[in-house]
Amino acid sequence: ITIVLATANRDKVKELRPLLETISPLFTVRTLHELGVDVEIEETEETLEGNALLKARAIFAILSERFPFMIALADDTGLEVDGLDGAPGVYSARFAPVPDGQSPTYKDNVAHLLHCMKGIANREARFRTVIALKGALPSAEGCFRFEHTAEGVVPGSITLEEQGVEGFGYDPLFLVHNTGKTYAEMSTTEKNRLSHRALAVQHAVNYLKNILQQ
Ligand code: ITT
Repeated sequence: ITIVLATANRDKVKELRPLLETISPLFTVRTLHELGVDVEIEETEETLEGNALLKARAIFAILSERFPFMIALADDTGLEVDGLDGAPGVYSARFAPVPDGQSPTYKDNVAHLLHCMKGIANREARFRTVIALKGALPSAEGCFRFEHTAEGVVPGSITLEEQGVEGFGYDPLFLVHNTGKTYAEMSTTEKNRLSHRALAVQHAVNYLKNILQQ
């Protein structure tokens, strides 16, 4: 049974693949790139859950003929900063202002966040990931179809400057509570032990294990 990672973001794939590969020998993890699928899915929803479901459904629709039994897994992630009333949140990928038709780079977004935080005392923040699953699995009746979402949240704070070079996105600015480190000061293995994405995947995997037992 194929689990397709419904993301165009290679940095997410780098974390998701090892998190998922341990679930069960029944599953094979595939990326859109490996399957030759090149689609741009516009994130039109106003919540992480809405956008995660939108991505999982779109990829499931494209691939379900090719793979009668498969699971599309999408990840929508946001950084919520209390001093910015929860921004950038669902708009984390599109935070820094750039000319029409362009997308900001990680560097643009990091610089913009530091700029917005100038003079703000409350630097508390959290990373939130919603994983959406849409799948079809073999069952006694022939086919069991399902949709499910799972969430992972990690509290932290926004540093005064970039710290560390690992990871991606806002990692150099996110100091994880009780670790004394930003995500960018952790290896992928270390980040995968405690991250927002790892927690969400853990919940999603528990759901899959449960339905596999039925
Ligand atoms: P897909 O929609 O194709 O999965 P994306 O990059 O557009 O890729 P999101 O809409 O979830 O994904 O955008 C979230 C943004 O938040 C992402 O572009 C990064 O800048 C940032 N981000 C996501 N996960 C992160 C993490 O673990 N650490 C740091 N920044 C992260």
